[in-house]
Formats: sequence, structure tokens, C-alpha cells
Amino acid sequence: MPVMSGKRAFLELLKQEGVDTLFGNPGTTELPLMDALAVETGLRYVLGLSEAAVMAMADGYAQASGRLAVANVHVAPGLGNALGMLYDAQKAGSPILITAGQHDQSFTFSEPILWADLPTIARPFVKWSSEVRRIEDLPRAVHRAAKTALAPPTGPVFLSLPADVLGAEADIDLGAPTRIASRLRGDRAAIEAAAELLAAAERPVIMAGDAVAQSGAHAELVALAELLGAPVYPEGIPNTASFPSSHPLFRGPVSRVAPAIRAMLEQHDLLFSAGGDLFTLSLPSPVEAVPGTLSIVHLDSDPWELGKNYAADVAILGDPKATLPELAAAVGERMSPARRGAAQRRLAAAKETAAAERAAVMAQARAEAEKMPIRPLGLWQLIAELLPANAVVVEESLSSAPGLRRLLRSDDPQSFFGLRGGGIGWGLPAAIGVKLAQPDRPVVALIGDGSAMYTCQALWTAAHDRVGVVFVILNNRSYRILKQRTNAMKGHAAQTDRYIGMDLTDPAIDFVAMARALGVAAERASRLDDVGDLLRRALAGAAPQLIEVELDRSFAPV
Ligand SMILES: Cc1ncc(C[n+]2csc(CCOP(=O)(O)OP(=O)(O)O)c2C)c(N)n1
Ligand SMILES: [Mg+2]
Repeated sequence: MPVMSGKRAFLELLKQEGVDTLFGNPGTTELPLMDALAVETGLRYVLGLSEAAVMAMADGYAQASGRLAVANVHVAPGLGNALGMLYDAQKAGSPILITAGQHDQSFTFSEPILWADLPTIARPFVKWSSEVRRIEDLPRAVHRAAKTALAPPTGPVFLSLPADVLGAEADIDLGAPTRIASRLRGDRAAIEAAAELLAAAERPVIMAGDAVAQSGAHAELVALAELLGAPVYPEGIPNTASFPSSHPLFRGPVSRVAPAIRAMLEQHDLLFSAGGDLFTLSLPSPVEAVPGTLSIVHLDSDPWELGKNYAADVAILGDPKATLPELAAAVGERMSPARRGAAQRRLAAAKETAAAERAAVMAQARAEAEKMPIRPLGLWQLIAELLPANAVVVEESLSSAPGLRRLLRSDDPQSFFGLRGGGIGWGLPAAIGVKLAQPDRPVVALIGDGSAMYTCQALWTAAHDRVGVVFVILNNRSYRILKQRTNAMKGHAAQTDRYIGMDLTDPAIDFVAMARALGVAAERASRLDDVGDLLRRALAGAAPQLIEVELDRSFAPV
């Protein structure tokens, strides 16, 4: 066995696990690693200037590559700064190994500066959280962490790395990675039971969730939806391209409030959730989202999600790509000629409804496109027209989002990534991670002005590492969604038209100057034509570019 330092062993272990990129922000406790990186050619270090940006870059990279991402932060304050974005990564099920340097173990009892019990801080947000105490345990720890992050349901893991472990030398056996085969096929009896219900349903509806996108099961879900003649909605927080948006059965997302979800579900007698969450809501409601008469068939790779909030008549633990073909075949066997005829009629009707929905949004977008200042829907239509078919969109557009998914083409599972956890500031750095994972695809980030300010430091990384993302800042100079929601409370703010802590004015934030200060070329547009010109030019180039769009600040009562 070779004699090796802990710091060298750590980098070798990461390479064994297929890692080629490290996202990080260093401090004293990470210096052993930074020292080892000085002579390392197989790993690229991507520096983020705040830990929130580091974490979200790693998240975007993990989601867009499906591979293990690694983020390295500095002791307790660094980990603390990363936690909001770690929450988002946990909700998205992103396979990320987060490590933090820790003080020398002989030193920690005296409570040195920056020290805290790191695994305890990270634990609520990860699948596994631990500290490596001996250099001999380092291989086992890293392999276990990587295996756990990538095992379904995927998710982040945390390791604290004390300086004495990284600095020690020992004869170490580096061991080898383990991968848990993820194409888990659902239980046969459960598939048969599900097929009985699906084939007998008279008004079925499908919700497509992130597990479909993650397993690359578009074609498999399309086949089942067409067989059933069922419309397909993206799940409540539609953060992935879980169904091809150009398909005639695709419907725009449902809202995140229970009454609207219920109104949709009341038109159906059976809900098939393919890897979707039922339901992450944003506001409490006296109305239940799911009507009592609805049958539920639920397939997911995460047992926690199955029947979490609403009892499933049949719950299948399985990978969508591996399980859907068997389910479709079992349904097919049960489709009598009469049922097939009914499914054909449903298919035709569902296509018509979806086409009418699309036409209505497009007509509204055309009307909005005439207005000044720029309205979100007019902007979406322009962007949807201009983006090439292989573009990837990263979205954190908050109040501007309505209509976007209906207009945007997101036809492959990697073509769209949105905010899952709700902790804003994710989108701008996540887009950098997405572009690093998919360098050959154009990546466009659609980011609210408020959201952009949480992690705007990441622009420097885009410039420094020449990551050619096109950042579109939706500048309505406000936390517009909070104004909408405060207004809906019909209280003092609505009566007085005063919204405390929600205006980003006086001074207005100059995103063009800010981007240029951080090394990213930037322009401002107040007319759609100008947005179009800037976007065309940005897409033609390879450098990062920021377009600040002056959006309408007003909001209609919701
Ligand atoms: C980390 C974090 N802090 C605060 C919030 C609360 N919050 C939700 S939306 C929002 C404003 C978003 O503003 P912007 O990105 O400009 O979008 P707009 O509402 O204007 O469309 C805030 C502050 C949050 N969700 N996450
Ligand atoms: Mg805003």
C-alpha cells in the first residue's frame, strides 16, 4: 500500500468516484487541500465568492450532469452560509458531497475560532453527515458518502475533514467505489394492481415529477399517457422538464394552492403520479387539495414521497424508466376494445383542450407584447421563439413565471431546471453549474432582480472561468410576489398601498454596472426589440453575458 497524505488521498478518492470538478471557498482549515490541488491536474477547482453561490453552483452541476458534485466550504460560518442553498439541493435530490475543513482534533476541545460541531449543523439537510476522525477511515468515508449521495433517492451528504486527518500520512488502501444500480423495477403485484385501476379509469390524469426527468423516462411516460388518453401536468413545483412540453397532452403547471389543484383534480376519477410530489403547497388552506373520491396510483423512486400526504390506492417503489414500460404493457393487456375506444376519445379531447390552453396563452402573450414597460408574458414569448432547440433554461422568475412553461420548449429531460426548495438566490449560480455540466448547450438563466442579489457574487465566477451563461435579470425593482401576496391579505397594505420592505428602489440597483464590475459584459433593455437583439448576440457568443430587462413594476391583485 502506498504511503500517502490525507489531503492527497482525499483528491485521489474523489477522482476514483469520477469527480473532475470541485466547487469551493477556502479558509485556513482547507489549506491542506488547496496545497494538494497546487500539483493536481485531474481536478478543476471552481472558486465561488460566497458559500451560497458555491453550493448552488454544485447543485446545478449535479442536476445537469446526474454525477456526484463536490462542494468544499470553510468550517461553521462557511457551512452556515451554504445552508439555504443546501436546503434547495436537498429538496431537489441533488447528489452532492459537501465537505468542510475542520480544526485539528487536538485543538477543538478548547473551542478555537470558527469551530462548531459541523455534522450536527448539516444533518437535517443531508442523507448522511459525519466527521472523519482517522486517516485510515478516509477511503471508507468518501466511498460511503459518494455511494449514498448517488443511491436512489439521490441527495446531498456531508463530511467534516479535520486538518490533522488531511495532514497525516499513512499506508492507505484507497478501496473502490460502489454504485447501487438505480433501475429499480417496481413490484410485479403492485404493477398489476395499478394496471387494473388505470385501465378501468374513465377520466385519468397524470402528474409527471422530477423522478421522470432524472431517470430520462420521457418516452416511457408518453407511451402510457397516449395509451390512457390522459392529460399530463407537471408536478406542483415544476422544477424539471418532467414531460416534453411540445407534446399535445402537456398541460401548463397547476398552481401551488390547494383550491386550484382540487379544481383540476375534480375533473378526474384517477390520478397517476409518476415521480411527482403530492403536494408541496405554498399557503395553508381549509380546502383539501385531493378530493376524497379520487383514486391515486403513485410511482416514485423515493419511498418517503409515496402516500406522504394522501393515501395511495397503489404505491409502487421503482425507477420510472424501468417500471413504466411494464406498467404500460400491463395496462395494454387490460384494455378491451371498448376501453381503447374510450381512451382514443379522451386522447382527442385532451389534445384539443391542451391546444386551446396553449393558443389562449399565446394570444395573451401577443397582446402583452404590445405593452410598455415590458410584461413577463411578452418577454417569455420572445425568448421562447429565439431559443435554439438545444437550449437549457434555468428559472427563478417568481412572480413572472405564469405562462412560461406553456410557451417554452422543454422537450428533453435536461432542458429545464427550476427552483425546487424555495430558498431564493439559487438560480444565478445554479446556471453556472448547469453550463459547466453541459458546455455544449446554450444556457439561459431567467432570474428575478431580488433573487439575483442573494448570490450575485457568482457572476465573477462566470467571468473568471469563462462560463458562457446568458443571464436575463427580470428587473421589476421589487419583491413583486410578496407585494401580490400582501395585497391578497386585504389588510393595511392593500388599503394604504404601502408595501414595507418590498421595493428595491432608492437607489435602483444597476445590474449592468454590477455585472461589469464583476467582469461580465452587460446591457440594459427596456423594449422587447432590444431584448431580442441582445439575446441573439449573446447566444451567438461564447462569453457570459447579462441582460437587464426593465420589467413592469405594477401588479394586479391576485
Ligand atoms: C432565502 C430566501 N429569503 C427570502 C425569501 C422570501 N422571498 C420569496 S420571493 C421573494 C422576492 C423575490 O423577488 P424577485 O426575485 O425580484 O422576484 P419577483 O417577486 O419580483 O417576481 C422573497 C424575498 C425566500 N423565499 N428565500
Ligand atoms: Mg423582482
